[in-house]
Amino acid sequence: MHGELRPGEEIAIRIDQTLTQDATGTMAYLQFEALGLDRVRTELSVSYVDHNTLQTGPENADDHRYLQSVAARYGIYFSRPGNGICHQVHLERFAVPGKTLLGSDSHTPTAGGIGSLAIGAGGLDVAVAMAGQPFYMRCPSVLGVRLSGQLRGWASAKDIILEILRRLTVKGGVGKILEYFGPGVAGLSVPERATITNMGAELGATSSLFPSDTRTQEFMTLQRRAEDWLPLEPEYDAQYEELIDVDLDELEPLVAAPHMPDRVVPVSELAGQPVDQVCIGSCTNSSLADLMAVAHVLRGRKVHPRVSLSIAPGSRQVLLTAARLGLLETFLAAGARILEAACGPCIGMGQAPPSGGVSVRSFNRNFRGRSGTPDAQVYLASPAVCAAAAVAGEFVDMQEVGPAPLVETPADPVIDDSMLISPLPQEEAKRVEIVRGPNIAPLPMRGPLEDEVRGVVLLQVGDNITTDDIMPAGAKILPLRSNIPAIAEYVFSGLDPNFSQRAKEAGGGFIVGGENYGQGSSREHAALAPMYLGIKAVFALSFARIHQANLVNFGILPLVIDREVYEKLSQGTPLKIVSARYGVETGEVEVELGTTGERFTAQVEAAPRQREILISGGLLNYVRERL
Ligand code: MIC
Ligand code: SF4
Repeated sequence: MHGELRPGEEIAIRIDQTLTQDATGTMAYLQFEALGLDRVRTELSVSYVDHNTLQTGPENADDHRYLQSVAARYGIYFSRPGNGICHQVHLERFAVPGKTLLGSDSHTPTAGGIGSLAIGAGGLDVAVAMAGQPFYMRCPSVLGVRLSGQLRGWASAKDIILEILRRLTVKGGVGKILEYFGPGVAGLSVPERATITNMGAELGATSSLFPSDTRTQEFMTLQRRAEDWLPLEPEYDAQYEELIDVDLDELEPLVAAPHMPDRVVPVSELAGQPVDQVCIGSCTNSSLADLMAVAHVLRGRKVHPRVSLSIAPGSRQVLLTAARLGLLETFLAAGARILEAACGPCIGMGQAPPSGGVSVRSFNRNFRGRSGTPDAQVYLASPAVCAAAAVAGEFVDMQEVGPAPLVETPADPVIDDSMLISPLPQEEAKRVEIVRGPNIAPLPMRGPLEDEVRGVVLLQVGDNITTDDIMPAGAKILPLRSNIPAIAEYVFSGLDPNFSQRAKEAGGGFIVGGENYGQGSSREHAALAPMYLGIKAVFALSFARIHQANLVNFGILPLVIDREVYEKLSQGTPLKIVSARYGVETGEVEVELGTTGERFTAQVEAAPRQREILISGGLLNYVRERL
């Protein structure tokens, strides 16, 4: 590690493991290729295919082929489509307590459930980590979460994290790592812990971490990886910058209402409200234990005739084990639609709800439009609450569902790694030819920062804008992830269908945002595509961590303004950043309003090294200058 372990200071940490998924992976590997190495320099790197599995044209399948050949060429494990969601498979097969993991997906901290320090980042940061370079970030502060008591009745791990979201909000974790400890921890299995660390991403947290204890050992033993286990716990006199207490005895089943994961209410308050669709799965809640809870509710019952229920197991291991235990039969008998082990509906890859429909999902994000239906109302809840709603056709007070299942001893999973392709020996790997389909377009680059940056405000948006708002996903747009000119057509398309056209006509310009700009996904396309459209700076009240890093990596200035300045700006306002290079160097730029000539200052939200990157016009330029 470099730097001083003081919150806010820039530090660099060694990365032991990396993971990528297909929707961010194609860019990450194009960038890794550009670094010109012969093989990855990590202990372990895995390339998963789990997002773009709906193959409505050749694009996704072409990307899969590219990814498989890159993995073979550079010494990377390849998890084939159908093998499962990256976070679930990584937890089962690879994550190790005490190892660092960097992943090009915001839910990478799922592995914190096993005691791995796991962080989500943009693809370029992951590419650089695969090259053996350290990962730079601002040192987070540590928020201690003391768990006491034990879950009762239908309360579940999902309700623990929903309760924390209710208290801290979607920006409450920015710049923080949540460390879980206390007497309530021992009652939670690794998959339950992983549900909690997974949704730490919805708090904006850098990561979330559980200790590695006998429950961890039990999980790793079942995974036939007992030799990788090691005990880890917080120092007994650990001091936390902040501390919260959650009493598990008091929790009841909760639901996040549309359209933010922090709009949390007890499900009992919604009882009786009709539901049209239920989706169970995603990296948050698709473990075997989750499916067992669902089967407990569905056994001997039928899905309500108005409701479409889909179930996507988190991994092939979960699916195989569910089949062996007879859970699939229960699901089919109840009338559920079984999907492949992949992200699926969570990222709008199929199963978009009907117009104006109410969808209840065991997922982690319910941002407006993310489901693929702009006016759908999406709620987030535990798998059991989802299953009960599917049967009743409405939200149900869980007290009416009967007794919750007893905590069973975890089932012995069916372990079959045949869809996980191991790295080739170096000599053989060197001979592998990389397959590039027509969907793989060259990477656009930006030149060094100009000294005078001019343009107009192309769009002004409010607080908590997500990367789904900036660069939507879904079955139509996701296949363009390796084609920046094509995907750039859709920047902000959900909020303003003319944005891309206007940006191109103006030759680029600026965006103005509110608090927590860029929360949510790690997709660097939310920076890359705006960069391609000529966006030079984003003025916002505050930024989400991963998006801020992605903006820097692609040479877009993240500039912090106050409310007063925010109010002065609007769409069409011409702006000039005066002496931008000097300003970025010093950390503060001066900006002139073209309308009145009035000036204001904006803080450059970037650590000293990031400011150098901005001056170079992005991380690739910066690294190349130094090679
Ligand atoms: C998501 O949940 O939004 C995604 C799709 O997994 C993203 C990554 C991406 O946009 O490819 C994430 O969370 O980082
Ligand atoms: Fe996939 Fe959804 Fe998890 Fe993102 S949040 S990795 S889309 S399952």
